[in-house]
Amino acid sequence: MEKTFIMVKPDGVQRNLIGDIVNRFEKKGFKLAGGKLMQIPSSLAEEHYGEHKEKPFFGELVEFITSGPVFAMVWEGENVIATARQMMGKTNPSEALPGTVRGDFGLTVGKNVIHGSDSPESAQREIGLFFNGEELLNYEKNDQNWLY
Ligand code: RTP
Ligand code: MG
Repeated sequence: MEKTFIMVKPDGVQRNLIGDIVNRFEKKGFKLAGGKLMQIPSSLAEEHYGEHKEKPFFGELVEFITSGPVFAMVWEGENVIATARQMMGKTNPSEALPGTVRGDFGLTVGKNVIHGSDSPESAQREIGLFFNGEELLNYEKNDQNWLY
């Protein structure tokens, strides 16, 4: 089954949004494969956001994402990568629709509450950066028969 990497950013943790965000993914029907509260070291932040290294906002982005604890997760399910991006809303919260995480909780592009992998390649790369094999659980869940 497809997996994606989702992270509540430091602003989301400080603003008590972990529970709401987890709730949305649970209710949608996705299955939690792993999760942890962690403080991202600069080296990991720079690698995670490596595609933006040349952008003018790279320094700020790394500073922000390492500024406090994040809640890192792996969610599993059919089309979870693309569906999670829909549930997050557009990068800039001013363009994100109501009903999305960023549309409901964000105001500015720099503090937009949540991260989610943008492709199967990113998902595989990011899951590998943040989690090791033993941290991801494979288990039976009863609701799955009613979802698929
Ligand atoms: P993310 O990687 O955090 O899930 O966000 P995303 O895919 O929607 O957006 P991306 O283009 O990958 O940008 C990564 C993060 O960089 C910050 N950003 N700032 N100041 C700016 O113009 C600007 N543009 C992007 C945002 O916090 C964005 O989430
Ligand atoms: Mg991105």
